[in-house]
Amino acid sequence: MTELQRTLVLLKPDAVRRGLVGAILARYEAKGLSIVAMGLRDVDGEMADRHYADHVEKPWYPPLRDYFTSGPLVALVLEGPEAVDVVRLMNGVTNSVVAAPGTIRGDYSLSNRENLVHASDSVESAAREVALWFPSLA
Ligand code: FUP
Repeated sequence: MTELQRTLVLLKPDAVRRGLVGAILARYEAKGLSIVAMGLRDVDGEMADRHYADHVEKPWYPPLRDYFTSGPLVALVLEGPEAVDVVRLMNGVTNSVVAAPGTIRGDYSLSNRENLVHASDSVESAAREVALWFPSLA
């Protein structure tokens, strides 16, 4: 049985700067996922810290925070069968250098930090992240 799920997706500032928003959204739509909510956001450091609460103590967090707040990003909620795993598979692994061809990171990025997209890593994370970015959906 597949479960209908929602997941929080971010098209991070490099995706907006590089003009890849349309290309990335087209992949999710072509797969059959539904856009439940979407908006262009300016993100400050406080929001970055809340989103990446599990990472704020990591040595690589300060440059990640600078990148995450370096320009507008597109936040959206996608819905579909097993949407959490489906979107993670479409995005590819964190380090774009080794992300599989055919994935978003594998096709469009060569960076371990500027890797274009974020997606919730579990149903529990999705609930927390959807509530953070789209409180009206919680
Ligand atoms: P992911 O779930 O694939 O987005 O990856 P993580 O939650 O592990 O990491 C969040 C973000 O931190 C990644 F998208 C990129 C960044 N990161 C680094 O900058 N350096 C690292 O060594 C690992 C992750």
